[in-house]
Amino acid sequence: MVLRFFPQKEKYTPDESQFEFDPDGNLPKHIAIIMDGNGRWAKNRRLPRVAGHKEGMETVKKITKHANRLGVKVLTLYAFSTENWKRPADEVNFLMQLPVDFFDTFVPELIAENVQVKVMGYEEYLPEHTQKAVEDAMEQTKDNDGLILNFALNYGSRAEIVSAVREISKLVETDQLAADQIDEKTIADHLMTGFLPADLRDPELVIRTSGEERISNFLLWQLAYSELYFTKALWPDFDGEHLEAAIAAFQQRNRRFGGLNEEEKK
Ligand code: V07
Repeated sequence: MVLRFFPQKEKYTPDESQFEFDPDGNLPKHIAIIMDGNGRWAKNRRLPRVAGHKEGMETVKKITKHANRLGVKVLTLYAFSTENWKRPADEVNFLMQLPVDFFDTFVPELIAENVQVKVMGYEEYLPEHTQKAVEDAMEQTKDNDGLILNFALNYGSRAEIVSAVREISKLVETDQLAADQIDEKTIADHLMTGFLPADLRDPELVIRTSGEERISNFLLWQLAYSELYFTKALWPDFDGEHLEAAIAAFQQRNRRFGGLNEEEKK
């Protein structure tokens, strides 16, 4: 009889690997990822949840380098949602330490790789040491003009829309803007992705790991036309091959419109 105290759970290989990734093909300029499955990865190994978050941060480093090498312009990563405060205090504290660890272990490499770090979200609610790590990472990489590594941290899309509406309302209230002048660009300018150049604000490809097929309050306005790619792979298991499989699926779907977007064909 074989006793397996640590049963090996299946590790998912890319789901759509039947499509070949074309390095010279149409590359999504902006990729956004919901990094899910860190807790499950840890549980499968009888490890505490935080071990999964730590491993997830290693995946962030690998995927950042891979995306940069491919020539992706913006990589937006959902690191911490406004809902995540409901988790146990120990776990939240650990998560708030991750930007510090990330900064300590990875910023020199980001500089060497010409990556620019950005953070979008309600930063003012983060602990001081987290805010400082985030500010330092942004400051020390601000002159880089390679990949923009954009962390959504204490971010929620409905809250972002509320903030934008308030900002625009204040302009109307103070006669700096007429209500009739408000258009899609006005709104896009006031969302948290407003710091990005207009052609890079909306992700062309959104990836969610770990098998959940929901958007969970992430970039609601910005993903109006995005391709959505769901994979069962847990975030700590996600690697360059998975990323290329997701891009290959994007390239395959885009080819079906003969080089035109669905919208452009109408
Ligand atoms: C976090 C690791 C990735 C998996 C998902 C949750 C855990 C990197 C950062 C980070 C954020 C801002 C910054 C530098 C690094 C991070 C949190 C969680 C809260 F400027 N990974 N990571 N922040 N995880």
